[in-house]
Amino acid sequence: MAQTNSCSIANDMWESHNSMMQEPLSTNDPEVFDIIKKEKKRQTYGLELIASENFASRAVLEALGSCMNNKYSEGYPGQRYYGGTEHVDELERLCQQRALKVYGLDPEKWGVNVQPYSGSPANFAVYTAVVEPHGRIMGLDLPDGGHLTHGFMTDKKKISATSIFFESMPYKVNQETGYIDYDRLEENARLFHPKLIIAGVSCYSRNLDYSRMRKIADENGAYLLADMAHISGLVAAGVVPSPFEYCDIVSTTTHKTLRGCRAGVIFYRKGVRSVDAKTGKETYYNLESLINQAVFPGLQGGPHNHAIAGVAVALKQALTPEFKAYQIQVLANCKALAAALIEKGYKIVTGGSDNHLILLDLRPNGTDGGRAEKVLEACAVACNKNTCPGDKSALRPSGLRLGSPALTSRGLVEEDFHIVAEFIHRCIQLTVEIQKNMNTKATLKEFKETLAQDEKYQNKLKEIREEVEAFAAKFPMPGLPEL
Ligand code: DSN
Repeated sequence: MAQTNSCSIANDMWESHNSMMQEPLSTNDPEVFDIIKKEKKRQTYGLELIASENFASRAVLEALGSCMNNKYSEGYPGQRYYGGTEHVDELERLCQQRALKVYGLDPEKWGVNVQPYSGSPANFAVYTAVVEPHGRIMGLDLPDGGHLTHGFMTDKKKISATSIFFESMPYKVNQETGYIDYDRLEENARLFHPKLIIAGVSCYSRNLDYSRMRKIADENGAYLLADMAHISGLVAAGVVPSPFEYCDIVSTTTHKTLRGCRAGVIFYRKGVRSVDAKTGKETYYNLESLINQAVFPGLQGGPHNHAIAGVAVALKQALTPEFKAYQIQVLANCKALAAALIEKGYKIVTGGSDNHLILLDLRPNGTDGGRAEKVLEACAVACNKNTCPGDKSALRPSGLRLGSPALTSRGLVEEDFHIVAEFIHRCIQLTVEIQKNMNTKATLKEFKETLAQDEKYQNKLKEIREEVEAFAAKFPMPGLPEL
């Protein structure tokens, strides 16, 4: 449009600015566009087995890429520090209502905060809300399948801010069976007197015993937090036990099995916390104000309203029978993958899975997770190395964590997962072969160099990769059509 009014900028520059603001990504920034296209291609032609990843639907991504990105709205619905918030208020209230509905929660007994930017900020908000500085927290140790934010530290260093600003005593899995050692947790909790116990995992393939953890928490007057990030979609569909019956607080990310965009949510109890057996005196939860204040203004600024929009859409989808069918298939596919690998002679930690992931222990195969992960990656299969119970060093993890949620979103079923297992098997066989031909002391760096450069492996890698890509291409990719 022609510039007619007085303007500090030359007319042609201003016109050029205005047209820049209307350009699509492909013409405005071909460099970023091309990188995104390459990632889209990697996702489409690869096999995504990272247990925490998923493919968000087109509707979720449209909401995420919407004008909701533009709006600041510090505060909570009806109490904002900025004007123009009537629609984000409506959106945030809708998201809250859907979150409670998805998990069957009575709004008189449970509240929800949908503003956390993701799972780590959500967890830290919970800690700062209910645990005083240097107060005590017990979470599953990271090498045993816990999450960084559950208080990870090593002998030499406090790694997670949780272990820096709070006192962390981890609990462990039984190193033989791979199952959580609840007896030891109970014993240690009696000595440590935690203020908060975390029932949550990042790499653990079995259901948690929330009832037992509730008893341990009660014995110590501790809050019980479930970090259900990995399983929140499975819980929503009712296909694994729900933590809500037993926990005071439940945190989650929204992009794993729940299949939304990247964000975090915290649920907290309201009303009566306990009744004194002798006097009948009731004590009440005050979590609502503590948690809301911890999220904002304690730790965060303006909520990411575009993410809240994406989460709201995902939550609506989570209420459908199709979503339940998807989660049933996630479990079935994971079991099929475990069974196929066991049939090929592999060792699975705990012997199987109740959920969406398995942990493959490669020690009996004479290799480790780091090397296998690299060969799989070279063959377009994405997964991640992980420590196994009994690993001496977190620097050389023995296992591979494999999850079914993402590929199930593309429509794969049990028989497809048998084919996936065969690809994994061929990659591990190749890993072992490469390793055998190298010096036993060769480092992972040297292994990667050999993998990238040694001609005798290139044909084998190419052959598997081409088969993987042809197989993966048969399944539709959810999301935006182009990007
Ligand atoms: N990074 C996630 C996972 O892979 O489990 C947890 O935040």
